[in-house]
Amino acid sequence: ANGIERPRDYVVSFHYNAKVEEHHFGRSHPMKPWRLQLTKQLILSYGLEYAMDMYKTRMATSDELALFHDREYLDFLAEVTPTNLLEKEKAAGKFNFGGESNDCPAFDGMWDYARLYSGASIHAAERLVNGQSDIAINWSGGLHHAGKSRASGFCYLNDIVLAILHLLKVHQRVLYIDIDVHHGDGVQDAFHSTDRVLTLSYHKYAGNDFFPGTGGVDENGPAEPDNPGARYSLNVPLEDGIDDEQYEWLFEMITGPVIEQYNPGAIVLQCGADSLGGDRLGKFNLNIRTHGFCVEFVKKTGRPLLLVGGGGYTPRNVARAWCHETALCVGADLIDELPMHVPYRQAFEGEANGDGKLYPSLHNNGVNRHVNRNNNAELKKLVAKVLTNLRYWKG
Ligand code: VJV
Ligand code: CA
Ligand code: ZN
Repeated sequence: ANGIERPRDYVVSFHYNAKVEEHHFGRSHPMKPWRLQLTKQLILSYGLEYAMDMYKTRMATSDELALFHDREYLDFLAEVTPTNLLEKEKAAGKFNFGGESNDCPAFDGMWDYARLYSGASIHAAERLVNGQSDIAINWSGGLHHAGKSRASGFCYLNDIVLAILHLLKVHQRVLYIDIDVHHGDGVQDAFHSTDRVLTLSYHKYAGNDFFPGTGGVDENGPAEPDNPGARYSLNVPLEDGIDDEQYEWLFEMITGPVIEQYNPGAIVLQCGADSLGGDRLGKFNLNIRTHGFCVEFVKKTGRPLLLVGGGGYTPRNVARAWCHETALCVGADLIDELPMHVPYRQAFEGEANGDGKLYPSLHNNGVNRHVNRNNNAELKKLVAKVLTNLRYWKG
């Protein structure tokens, strides 16, 4: 040893194709793929690429996508353009495109964009399956709303479902955890009739007043007789304004027993950053270290781990959170002052943008703080309700 190298505790791999950054959902659409460029620049500025295996990933092929998605839907995605969308009115309606909601626009390059983020998740899962990585990261993935033949909530292809299908080739049980502020409905639905995938989503829940409207605490998988998947969907519905202390407590109280009792062979963690304070769509009050606490907690269980991104609509904070979480994976402590040479450093400077720090308070002295509508007594009851399901598990 030359005295500089040190043994790394986990083999971490990073799966990415920078072409995803170039895509645009359209003017003022909240989903901004260039947040991934900001994320990667922070990661490179801190030198984290030297502590990971860096892979440039390829697009997923139609055959790979057809493991979950309908061929007819895939053909539609491949053909639809901003100009021919109107002619395809019938198919568009069927596949939840266009309409008055502009959540899933048919933008130029959409098919490439969706195949790129899916290819990265599939490749990341393959690395875990082969035992080449302990932790595999794809910040461009995590598009948890897409269905078998349906686009939804900024998601066209469900890279998470595709990755889990690969993990199931070698693992009897896969645990899916979702800390995006939205309910992970697409993943939950895909596996609602199997006990080999347990889905656990933490999210804001307000019925029809918050997208996608599902994810109540009693939604635990179809209770039809003989459905092996019943009780294997867990939901933790939350109110606006949840704070760091409450979230960490909840996450530990629920995720801890779930991992212990379910004993998964691999874990997929969707790290949607719209659960941070100051997000454009989410209304939680979480700071970056609390978001990262979830990653650290799951990492410490020592199981093969796939980390994917997801939502996150205040790009500078998305980049901060995912950079911090990349560092947690490789076991690095990062200094709070952002490196001087980070490109677009202005995006992180000034009082409103976090003063050039990696870990600014996302509460901004109360300016961005949302009223906390969660009370501890209710949260206690919620934990008890969620954990009731575990008593019905066999084995
Ligand atoms: O709430 C909805 C659906 C509507 C119809 C569409 N209008 C614009 C908003 C209300 C009922 N959709 C949500 C979808 C959230 C998806 C979250 C995805 C993830 O984070 O979980 C994973 C990546 C929603 N909230 C906000 C918007 N849509 C929104 C969409 C826009 C927009 C502003 C807000 C689309 C285009 C433009 N502005 C220009
Ligand atoms: Ca969630
Ligand atoms: Zn979200």
